[in-house]
Amino acid sequence: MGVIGPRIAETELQNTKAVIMTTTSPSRIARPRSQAAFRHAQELIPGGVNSPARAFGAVGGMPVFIARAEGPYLYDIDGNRYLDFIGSWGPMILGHAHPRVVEAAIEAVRHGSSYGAPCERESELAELIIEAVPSIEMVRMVSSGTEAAMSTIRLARGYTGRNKIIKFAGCYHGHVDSLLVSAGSSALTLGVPNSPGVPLGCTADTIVLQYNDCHALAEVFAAQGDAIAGVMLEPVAGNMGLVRPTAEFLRELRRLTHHYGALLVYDEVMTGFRLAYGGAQELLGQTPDVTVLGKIVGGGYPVGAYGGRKDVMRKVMPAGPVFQAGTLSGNPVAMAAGCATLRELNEKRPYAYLDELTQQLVRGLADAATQAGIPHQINHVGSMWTLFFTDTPVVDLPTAQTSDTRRFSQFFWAMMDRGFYLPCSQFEAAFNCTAMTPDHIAQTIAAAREAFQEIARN
Ligand code: KE4
Repeated sequence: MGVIGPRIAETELQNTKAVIMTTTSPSRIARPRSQAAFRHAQELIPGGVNSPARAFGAVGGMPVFIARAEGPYLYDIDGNRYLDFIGSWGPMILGHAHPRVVEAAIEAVRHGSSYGAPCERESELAELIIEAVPSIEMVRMVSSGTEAAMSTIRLARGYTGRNKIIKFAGCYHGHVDSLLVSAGSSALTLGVPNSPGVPLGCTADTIVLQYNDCHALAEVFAAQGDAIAGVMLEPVAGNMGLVRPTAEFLRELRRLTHHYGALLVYDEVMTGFRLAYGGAQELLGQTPDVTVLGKIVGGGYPVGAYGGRKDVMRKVMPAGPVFQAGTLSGNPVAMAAGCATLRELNEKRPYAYLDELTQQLVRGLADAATQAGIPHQINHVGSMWTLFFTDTPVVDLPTAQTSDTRRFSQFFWAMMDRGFYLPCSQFEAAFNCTAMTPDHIAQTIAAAREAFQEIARN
């Protein structure tokens, strides 16, 4: 597989299964209050949502509007309860409204919400991150994963004096102009390869390869190694659905970036503090040069972060010349919630428990799908998993795209109507949380058994 330039990527992504936009709801349950709320929101907010992933564009029908969330549950404004396998797309590993996080945020907000001046809570969270992730010697807080990824691209270019960046098809790093090429997540689902508004100049220095393609990686470095500032990847990909890296891919990434003087950047916005307390890099035994964080690190509040080798991070202003700034960066309330979340995770180390829940779920789902004669692949790592509707092993974006997205949508709604909230796109990961019990998983499997039988008849 050769290098995919932006134009070829467009062709490839046009093959992405059509977005299923139905006017009649595929759900069997009327949710009048959510429907009214959605129609009202659509008059005020583009698409009625503040992030496209929430619009249910990939599964048809209308999104449900949430009234509140507690523990493993979401409650919609029509009075329905759902076991939540999205967890706000990853942050809510402790479940919703965890008492320790709630208390920390309330206590913090009583001391003011934002100072525009440094406070010790920022150093508190920085210290927790540095203690948790050995490759991070220094860290900068920002307000989103996108901001952290964008800043890291600039830092890699500023540190190396080079321009080229390698990313991988199906990996999503936020809506960074230069990385919105063959992006995963909602960009992929909505078939938006290079979003309108992103001039080719922004992506001209972006090289897109297939995930796990060691040959193409070596080819590109042999041809352009001294022009490559950095390689950014999800060390365990979640934004094309879950895809594991091969050991050879990880080895080659580290060897080639080291040999050619490019920075190896692990985007752990989704996997950080999720797959292990030290993130995917701890689980995989890897050491990147820079790590991008988000989601869990803010405990459900707006926090992103990027950190790594001191000699690299000292290039960031005002220590160094690479500019980056943010009004609400290091927000004291968000810092408090992040600290409470990380302390809870560090003290309880729930990772083996979360993995057991996933193993129980995967066994049950596989058995139920097989019983129903439904082709399926279930990729999982720790508390992240994805059910693909294909009999092709899913190892990269093209194989992920062999999944029958129509069947995925049918399964999504069959589970939704039984009270189980799955990712509203085939190309997302699902997340278990510590508030879930084996009983919750057994209930999920029982519902899936019915759902598989139901869709097998369609
Ligand atoms: P945010 O800017 O959304 O905080 O982070 C962007 C980002 C960066 N890197 C990775 C690996 C990510 O998964 C994300 C965001 N993930 C999506 C869902 N896959 C967030 C959901 C959404 O866009 O609403």
